[in-house]
Amino acid sequence: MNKSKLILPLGIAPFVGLVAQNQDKPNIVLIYADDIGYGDLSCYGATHVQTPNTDALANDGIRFLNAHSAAATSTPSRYGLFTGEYPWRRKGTGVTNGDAAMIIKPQKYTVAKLMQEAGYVTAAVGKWHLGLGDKAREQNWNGHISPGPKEIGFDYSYIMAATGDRVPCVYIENQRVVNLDQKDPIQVSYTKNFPGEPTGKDNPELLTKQKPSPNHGHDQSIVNGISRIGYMKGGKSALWEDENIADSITAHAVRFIERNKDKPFFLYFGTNSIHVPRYPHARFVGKSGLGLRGDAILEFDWSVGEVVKALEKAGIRENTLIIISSDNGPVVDDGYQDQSVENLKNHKPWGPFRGGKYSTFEAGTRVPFIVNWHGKVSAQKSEALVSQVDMLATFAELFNINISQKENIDSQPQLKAWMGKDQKGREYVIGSGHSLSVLTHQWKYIEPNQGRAYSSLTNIEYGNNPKDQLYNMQIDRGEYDNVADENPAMLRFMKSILEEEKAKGVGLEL
Ligand code: NG6
Ligand code: CA
Repeated sequence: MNKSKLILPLGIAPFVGLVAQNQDKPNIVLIYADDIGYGDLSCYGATHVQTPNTDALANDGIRFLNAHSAAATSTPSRYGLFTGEYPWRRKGTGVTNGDAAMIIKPQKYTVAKLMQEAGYVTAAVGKWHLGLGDKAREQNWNGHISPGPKEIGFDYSYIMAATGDRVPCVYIENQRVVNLDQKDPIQVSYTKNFPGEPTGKDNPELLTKQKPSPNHGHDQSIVNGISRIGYMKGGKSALWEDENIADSITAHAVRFIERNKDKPFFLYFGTNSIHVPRYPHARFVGKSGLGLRGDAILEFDWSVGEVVKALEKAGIRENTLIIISSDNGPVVDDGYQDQSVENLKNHKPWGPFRGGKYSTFEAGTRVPFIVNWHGKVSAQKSEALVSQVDMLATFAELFNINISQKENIDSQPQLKAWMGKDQKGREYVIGSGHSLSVLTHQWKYIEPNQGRAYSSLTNIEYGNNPKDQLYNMQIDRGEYDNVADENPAMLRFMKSILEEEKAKGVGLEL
């Protein structure tokens, strides 16, 4: 390890002073929503649903208008968030099942390890979705599951292995399934059912809480009246109840804050709201007027409020840097008949952008990104181009830790932008939905792709086109007018950026 070798690049000198004044290092809380789109929060223009707790942080912090997740789905975005490396450089970083091996290998440097190096206590609470164990399908669900969060820098963990719609439907605390009765061991498979176990496909009469949408899958094991992706057996006493997931993970996030209020901590809090199956707690149901998807947004905002309250109660609100973002853009029907399409009204989860989750168009990866450091950053909207892969280098900059020897080639120090002192941020960011894209402040280029242009299941345009696509984002942020033919020089330039990036590595082994 390169132990805190002090570097003082000229550009950050004022912030070094700022940090030094602040004797105690700020606590860092990263609230990472699941599938919340650019237009889903009232501080980003939503009018049909109100998110007062999130808005309060936005109104007292920096609201980024051009911030990007590393990919348009969860696993690769989380990979990029924690490692500082674009996920498309590595094979096997696509959406993982609940029995996948851990995709961030223990030898990889991560944001959590950086925090530990800076003297922080670290925790991962909530959605994980990065695989567990060193071999797929061979995790010891009934014992200690390793490697896991600990091996990549989290001192404490209370996680869901994959997604709300994937087995195993249990909480895992410090790499052991919570409340497991050893006489009722858990078995997991993504290939075949366990004899005698009901499935959504064969036993629709048991689907008391939510039914899958036609042709979306999600019709395998039934847990709590909801069928899932994958099969599981056993572990009855450990199964989660969907309506309590937000309560459970929020309570564990709060408890971590309470227990560690006297030392600097880093809390990664990955919410399950608003991913499918959307089954928010009864106290939110019917409250948004937008159906279960909107109600889940209220549930997310409630979790944000509880975290802030816990910080206030512990007397550390002032000295805590809070970041709120999302792993990918929005989807309305993602596999369950939760009536979200019927209840959408005029709400636009994607904001002014085209596409959604899974898409190479902007709505796939342009997500809310709020940085709040009360008293340290002044409230503003920022046009700076920033990416979640910048987390690693930006915290390294904040702590003066030299990470130049680490494999973080994509992470860029953006402390100035995060502090509201720079409205430019990156020169460009590479996006990955179905294809790779390059976004600069003015232009967006999308590589040719032979895949389907549109998914009728999710009603999302993927951004696939067999031809080069070039959009002038200054006048066409909705990406409707492909001007590649009219701008050959710009097209060549944008393609050359992508070629240069690919030359640094693509499709490498994990
Ligand atoms: C898709 C699932 C979707 C969701 C997604 C992962 C189907 C048809 N759809 O494959 O429901 O689980 O994976 O979402 O299986 S994410 O936000 O965790 O990336
Ligand atoms: Ca997601």
